[in-house]
Amino acid sequence: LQLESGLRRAIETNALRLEYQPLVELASGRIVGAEALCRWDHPKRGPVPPAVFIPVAEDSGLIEALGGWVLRTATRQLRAWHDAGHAELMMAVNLSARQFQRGIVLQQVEDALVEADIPAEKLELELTESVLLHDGEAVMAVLRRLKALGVKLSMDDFGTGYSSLAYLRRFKFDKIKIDQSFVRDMIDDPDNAAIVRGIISLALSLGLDVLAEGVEDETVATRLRHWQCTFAQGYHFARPMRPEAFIERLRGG
Ligand code: G
Ligand code: G
Ligand code: MN
Ligand code: NA
Repeated sequence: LQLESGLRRAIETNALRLEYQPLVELASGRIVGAEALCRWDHPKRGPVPPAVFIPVAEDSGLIEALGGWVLRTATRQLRAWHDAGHAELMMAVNLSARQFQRGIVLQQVEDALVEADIPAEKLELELTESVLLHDGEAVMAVLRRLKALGVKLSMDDFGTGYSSLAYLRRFKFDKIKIDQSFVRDMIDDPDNAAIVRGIISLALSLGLDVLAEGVEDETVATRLRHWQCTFAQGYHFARPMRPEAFIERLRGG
């Protein structure tokens, strides 16, 4: 409860911030965009991880305000990068299932795009499979309208949930993000290697982009390139960064 009132105050006083983790095209090594990751530096407790405060936000209803703030902040940041000469970059934002329940997310996405003057196809929404389990028709309607706006949809943490292949097609997802639990030790674990390779192959044959999360070394990156994986993300390339560090990195620093 204390955490909840602290979080409410943090949202109201603009005390949350975003970090940005580069998304890399494997073949070229180029940064193609960023995933926005929410951070909360609590005045007394220090940094509170999103794995702790996102569930608090979801259970308290604060996730709608938080989600709106994340969308506005991330699209504004993308506008700044575009203005700095990096107009090819895209931004990925995480959405949790709760944000779909009242459908407010649709208006929030539209407003953020208009305010920041960002082409819809440069915004990607990362959804987990859990989104698709919650009340069917309402969620589906919102997803269809988001697609109609032109934003991209990616399936986050793929392989850990119910992984409905039917949904991938029905909602015209654009990208699969392979969960880092499979990627991290795919060199030592043949089962994980087979899963990663299988998901890449599945994505490519469905005409979807595919990104491997949690790439921590060059051995893994090389293997993924060999398997024609399109994109990657992970500490091997870059950690989530503050905006100042991200723009340095874009400049080649
Ligand atoms: O950055 P980190 O690995 O600590 O993130 C942990 C989890 O928190 C990830 O699963 C990520 O999807 C989630 N998360 C981070 N930022 C946001 C956000 O802005 N909105 C939502 N819904 N989830 C987020
Ligand atoms: O659930 P989601 O995929 O949105 O969460 C992304 C999370 O993974 C972020 O919290 C980010 O900090 C973390 N992350 C990103 N790259 C790596 C990595 O290479 N290794 C590990 N262990 N975590 C990573
Ligand atoms: Mn994500
Ligand atoms: Na993930």
